[in-house]
Amino acid sequence: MRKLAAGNWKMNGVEADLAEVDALVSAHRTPRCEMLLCPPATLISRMAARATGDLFIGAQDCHAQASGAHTGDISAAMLVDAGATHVILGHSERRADHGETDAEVRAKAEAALAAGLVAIVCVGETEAQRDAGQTLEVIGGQLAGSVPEAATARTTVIAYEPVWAIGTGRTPTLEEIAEVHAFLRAGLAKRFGDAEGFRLLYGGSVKPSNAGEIFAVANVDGALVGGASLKAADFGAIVEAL
Ligand code: G2H
Repeated sequence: MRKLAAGNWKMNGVEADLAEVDALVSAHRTPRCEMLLCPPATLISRMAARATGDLFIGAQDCHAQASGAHTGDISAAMLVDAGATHVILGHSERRADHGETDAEVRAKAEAALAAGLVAIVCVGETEAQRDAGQTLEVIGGQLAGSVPEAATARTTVIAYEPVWAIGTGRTPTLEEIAEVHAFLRAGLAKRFGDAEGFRLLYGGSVKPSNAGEIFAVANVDGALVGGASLKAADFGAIVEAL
């Protein structure tokens, strides 16, 4: 399976930052992986117009409904129309800021798959949950609740993002990442039969200096990168480490 280096720009990025896309496209290529950038919705179409080859453009959320009276929201079909091929769903920042539940994330993922998008479903424990020994229980619940029945290895990616590692510079030990990723693989196998083709991404303070060792962990098929995806040089260095 080819790995996936996915960048989550979160609420960052204006027209001037499109130069980073051009730099990434011109400087970084590897047959080992595909690249994905998920900018704010305002930049999707302009980024998609510049993305070539193995660089794909995605979104950070979508609505569960196809259309209608949902002020401020964007449907999966609209994202496709803008040029997106993927959508991040259930990121912990959306679960926290917007109170998104597993059921809502699952409904959004169903809408994404129906529109032809690849859904990147995020799971991850808080620090308190890890300290209480609840990590696998929490992640197992999120996996069962957030991933739709229609998910396939081709259409669905799982991202493990421990909440306490996001934007903090802290990362789990390689053993802790290995444990969760093995648990995710086993959980998908139990539910869907064959889970080998599902990409499992690690996310949370991935940077050029730690990417290589994280990517060497069993069952890590790529990364979901926040802060370090904003600059082509940093993201490119992570891509090269895959
Ligand atoms: C986790 C990650 C990207 P960062 O949210 O999804 O962000 O790499 O800044 O920790």
